[in-house]
Amino acid sequence: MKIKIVVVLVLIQVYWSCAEPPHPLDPLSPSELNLVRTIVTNSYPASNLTFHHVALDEPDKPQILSWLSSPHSRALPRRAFVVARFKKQSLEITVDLSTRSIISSRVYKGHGFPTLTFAEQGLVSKLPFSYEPFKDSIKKRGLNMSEVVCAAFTVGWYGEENTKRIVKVKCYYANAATANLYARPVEGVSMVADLDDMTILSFSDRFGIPVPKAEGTEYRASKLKPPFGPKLNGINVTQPHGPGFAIDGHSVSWANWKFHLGFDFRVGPIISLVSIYDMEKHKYREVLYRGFISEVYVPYEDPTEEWYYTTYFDCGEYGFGQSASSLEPLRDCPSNAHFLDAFYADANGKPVKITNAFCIFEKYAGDIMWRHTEIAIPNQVITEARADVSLVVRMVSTVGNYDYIVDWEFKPSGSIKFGVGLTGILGMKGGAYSNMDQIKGEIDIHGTLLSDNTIGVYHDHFFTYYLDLDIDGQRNSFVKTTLETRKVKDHKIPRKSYWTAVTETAKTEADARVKLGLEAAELAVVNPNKKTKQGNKIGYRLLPGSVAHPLLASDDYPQIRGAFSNYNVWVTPYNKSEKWASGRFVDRSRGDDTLAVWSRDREIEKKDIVLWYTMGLHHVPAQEDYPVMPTLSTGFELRPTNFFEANPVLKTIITILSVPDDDPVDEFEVGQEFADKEATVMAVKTYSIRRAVEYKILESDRLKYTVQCANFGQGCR
Ligand SMILES: *[C@@H]1O[C@H](CO)[C@@H](O)[C@H](O)[C@H]1NC(C)=O
Ligand SMILES: *[C@@H]1O[C@H](CO)[C@@H](O)[C@H](O)[C@H]1NC(C)=O
Ligand SMILES: *[C@@H]1O[C@H](CO)[C@@H](O)[C@H](O)[C@H]1NC(C)=O
Ligand SMILES: *[C@@H]1O[C@H](CO)[C@@H](O)[C@H](O)[C@H]1NC(C)=O
Ligand SMILES: [Cu+2]
Repeated sequence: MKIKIVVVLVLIQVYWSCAEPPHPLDPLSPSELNLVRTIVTNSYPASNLTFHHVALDEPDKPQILSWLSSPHSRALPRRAFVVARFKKQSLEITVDLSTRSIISSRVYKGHGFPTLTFAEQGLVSKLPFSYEPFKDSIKKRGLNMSEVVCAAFTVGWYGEENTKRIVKVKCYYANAATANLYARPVEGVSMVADLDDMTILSFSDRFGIPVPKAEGTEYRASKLKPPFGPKLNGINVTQPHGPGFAIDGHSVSWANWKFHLGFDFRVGPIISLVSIYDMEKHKYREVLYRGFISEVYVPYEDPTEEWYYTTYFDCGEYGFGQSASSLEPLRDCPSNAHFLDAFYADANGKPVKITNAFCIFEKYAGDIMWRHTEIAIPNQVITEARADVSLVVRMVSTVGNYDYIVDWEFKPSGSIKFGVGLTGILGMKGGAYSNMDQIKGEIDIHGTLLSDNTIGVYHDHFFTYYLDLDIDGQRNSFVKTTLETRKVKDHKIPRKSYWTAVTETAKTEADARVKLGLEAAELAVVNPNKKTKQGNKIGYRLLPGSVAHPLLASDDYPQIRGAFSNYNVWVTPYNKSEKWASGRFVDRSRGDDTLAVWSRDREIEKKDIVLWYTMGLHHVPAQEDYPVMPTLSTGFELRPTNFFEANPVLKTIITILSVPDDDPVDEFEVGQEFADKEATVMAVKTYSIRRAVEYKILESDRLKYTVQCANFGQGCR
């Protein structure tokens, strides 16, 4: 055994000394995670230290920026940031990988606890099975213990003076009849368990409600019974020329974009160093230094004993990255997708591989990038259209019952679209009802009756994005353009009113807090020192997605912890340690380390600034969301605004593939000239010609080409 360990260590060393140095923003590799574990456990020998977050401690921004200007000149320090539990204390440890040493270690004395590990969630949810009062309750309900499954739920904070690492444990029924355990809660029974001691502290069995029936809850195709439908014919995405993107390590380039794709246990995908090639300026221009989902706050709206505490912080409490699901080829991503694995450290610090954590693909959904038909010019009709192709980076995080599909979509036009799809299974509670007629008068079931004894509980989803935009450099400003109604003063004109744009630059953080939806406003991050030839400040605009404001009282405990959702937009000066909107230690946090607290009245004009955007939705469940929810898609966009001199996709070239004949497909490109120079093939029209290579194109008008067979041998018809 000993020999084996030595060999492994030697291998790690060899790996370290010969491998090419990683990009400074690369997530920790499995060997680096192992090294972190070795270094940390060496300092805490023979102990039960548990790892709750092991992440790259990225070099400071100025270091990265200078490294970028001459990469490979010198390797930047590789450091890891570790959150661990040791002797019932939370530790924050910084490890230097090159010197193999701990450079700082401190006990966190503030409020809140680290992210829950899968291991402890697994252990704590086994406790009820050896807990007699629970076993009695199950027996009393006539349920079969071996078909019960339990899960751990964070409990939040409700003003308690002292807090421990406790969770609620609630149970469900899952058996051969259905895999949909969330649809079959054993309602009325709950336990409080201590995560550090792994013991049940209290138990409550307040009432018995029949466990909802299994029928109608199953979602596995293999278990469903006919009739099936609707039937969809499969669609395959083929790219005969291969993918248009290139991946080098964690760096991705495609069309006019390039960026770095990282992964973090807590937040999932981290996209950095996003820049776009400007054809006119002949260079890549910076857009986004770093972006990720900082927090996903999901308060449920049932104030009863078994549900009031249910207010999840999916990143800080459960680890949005830890919860990433392996993507299924041809189901989660199209056939032209490329898959990437991701790694995180488990409770023991050991690397865990998430196979196919990401997929990257070029997306063509039949949409139009731009078009125009001109009929005003006599005797001609001009039509130009370009197919809308984009690049998508996708990850799915399955946090318990819910599945979140997170897309980063890059468009050649310079837009970045942030897609979020909500699917999976609703949070459901048991109820005594089977029909709305039974729910009369003052009764509030705090949700929608979905099936017999099954209530989909009201809740919200708030997605808070961290967006460190660097528009052509770091010194940026946040500009709000309000559209204001004006009265027409010239009485000779019959119009009475119009609107005009009034632009205001935020000087401090306080000026930049925005609640969307109350007024017509355009929000942009600009580089005030750089202007277009026309003199407009170059910038990027935020096109918000679905707007929701928290509806909880602002002094309610969950909302104190989730106060970063009080505004849809905040802008802060860049500060490396301000990245998690909900704070560093979110489980049982008290809201004293959130974006809402850091954001004061710091100067943000002509500064390196970070835009925090919260997209939200209130979810009143519907019967169609049951037993599994069809994806509800939402999203927002960052769109160049006076960033380019003109439409950057005017001269876009898209390889057009001709309509397949029974013969092999001929291909030609937009703008391609044929050898005989008789005609130039332009975009969409090419679809109407088959086997164009074999034809000489004589003339083309709006809908068809006049062609002559150029090859009187085989192939012409
Ligand atoms: C570590 O945990 C195990 C099982 O939980 C326990 O048996 C052992 O005594 C612990 N060791 C230390 C050093 O605390
Ligand atoms: C309880 O469930 C298990 C597993 O599904 C099954 O094997 C067993 O027969 C059940 N026992 C009773 C009493 O129904
Ligand atoms: C589907 O597309 C992929 C590439 O995107 C290709 O490898 C595969 O052969 C195609 N399958 C069919 C049935 O056309
Ligand atoms: C950076 O942020 C942390 C956490 O909010 C704060 O303690 C620190 O003072 C900030 N540093 C600067 C220079 O503002
Ligand atoms: Cu929902």
